[in-house]
Amino acid sequence: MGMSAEGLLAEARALTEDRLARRAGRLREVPGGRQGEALAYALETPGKRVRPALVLASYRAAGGSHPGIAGVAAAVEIVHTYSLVHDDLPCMDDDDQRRGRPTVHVRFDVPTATRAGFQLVPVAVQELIRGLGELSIAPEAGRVLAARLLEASGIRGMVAGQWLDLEAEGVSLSREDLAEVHRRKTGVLIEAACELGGLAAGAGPALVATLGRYGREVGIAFQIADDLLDATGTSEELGKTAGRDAKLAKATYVSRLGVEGARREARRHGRAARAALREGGLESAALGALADYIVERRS
Ligand code: GRG
Repeated sequence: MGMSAEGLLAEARALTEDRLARRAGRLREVPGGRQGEALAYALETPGKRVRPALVLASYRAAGGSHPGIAGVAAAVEIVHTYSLVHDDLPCMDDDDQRRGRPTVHVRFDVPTATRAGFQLVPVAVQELIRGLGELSIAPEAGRVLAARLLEASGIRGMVAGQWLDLEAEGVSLSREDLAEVHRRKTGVLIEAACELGGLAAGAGPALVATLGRYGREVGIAFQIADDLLDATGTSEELGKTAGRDAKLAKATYVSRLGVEGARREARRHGRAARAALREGGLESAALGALADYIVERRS
């Protein structure tokens, strides 16, 4: 039997934060100074660590059991962390609170935060390489993992999603376009997290595809839940400024379908995620529990 989503998140937090703290320690030495402090601040600010939990649960669902998977999980989390640092900049969503703390550019300054965001990308790749080494993954398989992570982070994934999202401010999107923005901005990295867990365990194409289908559904559900929380949660609960989407006139599931419609849609994707596991013959109580958590979460 699997564990609860909370148990898995706590485990993923412990495993990943150990790696993040080690990276932070090194960055305090090189580059050191204010820039090193900003990098360490970004890495050490507490997050839910949902993506590491998905890497871990997918890895285990595919039969993996080596602790080196934490390196892969941390790599995904570091890419996510960079995206938050840049997303909060004045030229993007311009926010001053994140994870219950001042954003990096508020705590330091805009140039320092901009540089820190960029510097986190190679740090993520270094963490991935380290994890692949610990897992004794063959170079060819490692190349596939690295390609997947970078593809998800780039112009086919997160960068494209953010770009579309910024362009869509004040614009009314069709339902298909809205789903595409959500999928790329948030979903693709989550989908990749699930696939990376499978690939790291040596899963074949069918199993990786099942994990990808599951990830695609929970990825969209995650962003719809984020929209819902932005509209219905408080800044205190969220650790970031609530009500930002309305203020920036963002196209979201809530602006399109209303709170109840968006909630129904998130739940529908949660059920589709469980169905993907079932149809792929993959039994994982942990992935099932994470899907439920992602839909119903309160922060
Ligand atoms: C160059 C156009 C361009 C973009 C750069 C900044 C960027 C890439 C992408 C932004 C992607 C982004 C911030 C998407 C939102 C994802 C999201 C729902 C974040 C919240 O994630 P949680 O709830 O946060 O997991 P914690 O704090 O728990 O980790």
